[in-house]
Amino acid sequence: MLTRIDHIGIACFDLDKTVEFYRATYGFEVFHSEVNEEQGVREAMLKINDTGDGGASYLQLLEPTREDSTVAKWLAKNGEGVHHIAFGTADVDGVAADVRSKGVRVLYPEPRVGSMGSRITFLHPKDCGGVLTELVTAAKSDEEH
Ligand code: MC0
Repeated sequence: MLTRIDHIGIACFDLDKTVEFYRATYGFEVFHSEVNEEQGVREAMLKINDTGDGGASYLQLLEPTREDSTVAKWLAKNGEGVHHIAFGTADVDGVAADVRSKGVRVLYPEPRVGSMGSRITFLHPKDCGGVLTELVTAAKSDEEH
């Protein structure tokens, strides 16, 4: 079961500048930041609110760390903007299997490591009306519920 918008991923060329825009314009502070080498991104998570399932909703600001990363490729083609949406679930494996059985391409055979130790997978945007869609099980909070 999907229980929340876990995050909206926003691709940018300059992470520090984009973080400052969200701070100065809306007052959002960085909750967590990290580099995910496998995904080729440097990211900042801005927490918007806690959610009823024990998780939370974030904006995820993404800057590519290498030219061959998916986000660098996307930025070169589209410029800055919303890159993907992510739904939260306590059971990323189960939801991925269910979605796959409905004919949607799940991009990873097994979930990989995402922000803050989460387990993530992606659904192909061409099977989701042009929206790159991510499924996330948070490291701790979801599993407690
Ligand atoms: C590509 N396409 C997209 C898209 N990226 N459409 C909507 N939103 C996106 N973000 C479209 C292209 O425009 C193209 O359509 C078609 O998909 C094929 O794209 P491509 O540029 O030729 O690239 P591919 O096929 O090599 O790769 C696309 C694919 C890839 C979605 C498979 O980007 C991927 O594996 N993404 C999942 C991983 C990811 O994005 N990681 C970064 C965030 P046309 O019509 O032109 O053919 S990491 C993250 O978010 C982690 C850290 C976390 O949340 O914890």
